[in-house]
Amino acid sequence: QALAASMPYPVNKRLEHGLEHGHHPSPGATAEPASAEVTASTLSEGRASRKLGEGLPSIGHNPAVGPLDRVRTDASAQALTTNQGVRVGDNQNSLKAGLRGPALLEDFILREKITHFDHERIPERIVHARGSAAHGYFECTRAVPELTRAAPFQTEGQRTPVFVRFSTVAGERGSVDTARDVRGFAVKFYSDDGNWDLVGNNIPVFFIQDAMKFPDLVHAVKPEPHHGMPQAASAHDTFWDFVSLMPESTHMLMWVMSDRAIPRSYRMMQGFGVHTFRLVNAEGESRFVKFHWRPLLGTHSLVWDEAVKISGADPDFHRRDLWEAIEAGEYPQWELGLQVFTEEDADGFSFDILDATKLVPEELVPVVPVGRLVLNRNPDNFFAETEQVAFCAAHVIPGIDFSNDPLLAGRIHSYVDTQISRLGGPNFHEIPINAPIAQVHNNQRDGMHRQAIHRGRVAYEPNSLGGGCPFQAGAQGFVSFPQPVYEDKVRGKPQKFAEHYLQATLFYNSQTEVERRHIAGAFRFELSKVTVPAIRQRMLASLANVSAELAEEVARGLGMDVPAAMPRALDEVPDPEVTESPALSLTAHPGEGGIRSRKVAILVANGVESGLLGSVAQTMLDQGATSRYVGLRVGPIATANGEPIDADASMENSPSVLFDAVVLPGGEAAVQALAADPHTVPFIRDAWLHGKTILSIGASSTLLGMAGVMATLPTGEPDPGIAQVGPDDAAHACSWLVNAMAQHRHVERERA
Ligand code: HDE
Repeated sequence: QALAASMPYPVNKRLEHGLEHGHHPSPGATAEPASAEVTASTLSEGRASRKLGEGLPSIGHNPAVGPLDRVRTDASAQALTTNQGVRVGDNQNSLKAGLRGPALLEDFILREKITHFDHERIPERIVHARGSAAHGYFECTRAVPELTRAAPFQTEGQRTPVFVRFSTVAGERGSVDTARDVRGFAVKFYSDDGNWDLVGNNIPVFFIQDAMKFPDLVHAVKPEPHHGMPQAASAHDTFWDFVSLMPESTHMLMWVMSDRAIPRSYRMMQGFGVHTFRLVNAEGESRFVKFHWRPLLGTHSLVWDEAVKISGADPDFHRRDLWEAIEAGEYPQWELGLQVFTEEDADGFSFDILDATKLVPEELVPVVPVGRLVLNRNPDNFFAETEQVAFCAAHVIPGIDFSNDPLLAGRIHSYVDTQISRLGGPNFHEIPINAPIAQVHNNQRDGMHRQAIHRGRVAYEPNSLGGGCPFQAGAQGFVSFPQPVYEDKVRGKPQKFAEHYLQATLFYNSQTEVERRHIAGAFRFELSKVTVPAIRQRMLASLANVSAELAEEVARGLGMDVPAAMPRALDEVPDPEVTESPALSLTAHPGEGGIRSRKVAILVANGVESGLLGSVAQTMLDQGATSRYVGLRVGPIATANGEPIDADASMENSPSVLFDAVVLPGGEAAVQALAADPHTVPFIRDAWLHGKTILSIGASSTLLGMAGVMATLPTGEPDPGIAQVGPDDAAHACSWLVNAMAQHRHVERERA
């Protein structure tokens, strides 16, 4: 079998056609494998656990992997079988009456295989269909039992296994990763007290205030129903029609039109619980809380032109990035911070903490770090884990409770409900990726796909025949915080919900000049795709309430005048506590510096001088970054020094949008070959336009000229992201490259 796997063609293919023995099954599937030397499966526990990182949970004791073992399958050294465990003699041919005769109905092997295949797909998530996930753990770095009795926060150093899924919202399951969109950031904690799902986004606010509007919002942003377009995009009439009629969405629109909506990587974005939740301690005391995830690599984004081009060059850009980083041992990490405040604090705020279109500025309530999240293991199987994972806003544990946010209330209902149709019944909690580590005992029974085999005749409570078990846990169990409620039943909103613009203005005013320009550019792009002029007009009228500068900039881009501002719902606007919040700018979160896991393209062609390139490649390796030789084609390259190198990518299959920096090589012949190739100019020009670091060695400076790269900024200063060095200047070149790349992007290059 081992031999067969290494052959470039199927052994004994002839036998499939019955040429030699007529009716005999093909030998590839006849008996036990020839080789007894079957190496450990790549899926085995040992291999998977080694990526857990240091400390607890130790190998063999990681509860997140342990329970999954019973369902892991490993086909090495095994014969192919049917689903009934019957060994299959021939997996190539259906059963026929004679070699040229009709297929037979009795072929249960063919029918089972085809039937199963026919049902391989399950409905995709109605929103957040496109996603990628990883296993890891949450480590408590500061115990806060005084705030909450929630299991993950009780002891410093304690680790709770997690499964985290990132996603876009609007696109379908196969859509591109780099669409302009909100990103989901859903964390399932497999805690000792049951599963807690913190189902958040990478943006701390939301479009709407009440769950009643969610189906409308989603219908508006999804492809338009008559023709099914556009895919994974909000730049169309129905979305802007809806949001321009919903002024409460204005704050969220600022975020979605900002660089936050085109992250460089899932590993480089913040996460937020969005709603106000409650923490409850063992004494039953409660405080409000907002959850914040902060990436250690910093928050970084793409630029729009780059995001669009990546969509074509690598639609799986974020999925690949997450997968490769974890495979390489570059485990992404986030710090979990809490904003904690009391009911009295909340009453005094100028905004309502139950309104999901508002955030609590960090200047008002600081974010206190309490733990870190580490993702250190890729899923074994995309469908079994990433697709079947069922997050649910209703999954809370003792110590975590809800606020009265009306958007949250709708979510508490929606997630369980949607899983029932998506995952085919009420037993989705038994699917291994969803099953808690904590034991499950109750009297719920039966239903589609039930896995548990309940023993005995007692499935009710109270009972005496079962000794009263399973028994109620009383105060040890989940006890809802007894918030007093004395009100009339109404459909309506509190007055503070009617203020729609102050925090939109706060967000806009807290951005850098470049970020503001990007916001205006995004509005211009999206609204230019809107075909109904009245919708553009209405949106401009809304923006006029946010910022005159922004409204004018967008109007200019659309060839329109700024209309009169949209009438506000609230006549008397409260005084905001905070009018500028630096934390809202991406630049406030540069990360820990360094260039770990960044990617450099080193252009090569025959005749290239390889000496300095080797130093660059080695420096990247030392810094935890990766470099790739990108040629006119893949394959061996003859260098000027005679030392052969291999181009493992080509400019055609890997344009510069897939890299963080570009190195142009020395060597006359190589530079001439590059100059003659039509891919070279767009490759370099895009890297420059997208603000990337460019190192040019020796003769390659002519390529910069060809690509129209300007070595000075609009201010006349030299561009800090471009360096031209001699072929012998290795030490300087390498240290310059590392420092320039650590800036992430040279945005000062952008022309207004
Ligand atoms: Fe969701 N949302 N949502 N949502 N949501 C779903 O659940 C819903 C909202 C979020 O990786 C669905 O399993 C309603 C806010 C994430 O599997 C569904 C409302 C936030 C994910 C659903 C909201 C989110 C979902 C679709 C308004 C940020 C992906 C499939 C009342 C705090 C989870 C599914 C994953 C998924 C309903 C609004 C985050 C239909 C009704 C606000 C990250 O149940």
